[in-house]
Amino acid sequence: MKQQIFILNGPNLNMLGKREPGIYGATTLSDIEALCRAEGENLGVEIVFRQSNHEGDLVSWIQEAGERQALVLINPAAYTHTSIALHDAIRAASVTLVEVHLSNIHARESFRHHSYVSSLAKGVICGFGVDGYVMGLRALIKLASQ
Ligand code: CA2
Repeated sequence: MKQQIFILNGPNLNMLGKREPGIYGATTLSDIEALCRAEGENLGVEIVFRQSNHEGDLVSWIQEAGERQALVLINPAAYTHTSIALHDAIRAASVTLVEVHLSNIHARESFRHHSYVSSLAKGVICGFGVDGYVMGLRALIKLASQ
């Protein structure tokens, strides 16, 4: 059976490419999904790609990833900076997880500098736009093979 990788996306990321292109670029979430699926094919893994505007969905999907022993690439979006529920879910599921952000959160407003996810992540990628998703996928595969 192929290794599954859950790619989870938090609130408002469904708006990518439709609003604020100056910050987040012109690429849509569907474009990112296509890129990840192509990379997943190359790497021989199964991609489960999801987005939700609801914190509880992300919590449930982390639990599901844990049950399936899937690896997780997550852009928690604004929940990065607010969600103890997400932190607790990641810790309880003890999933291997990489955190990704399109923008460099450390070069933005101070409220974006803290992440409730980073301390539980194997690594954090931010500031490389859409390429960060591909970097994160490759990093997860490498971690899984070690
Ligand atoms: O840089 C990232 O990937 C973020 O996770 C994006 C979040 C932000 O809250 C984080 O601090 C950093 C925001 C995602 C919202 O995306 C939008 C896209 C287009 C229009 C409006 C919002």
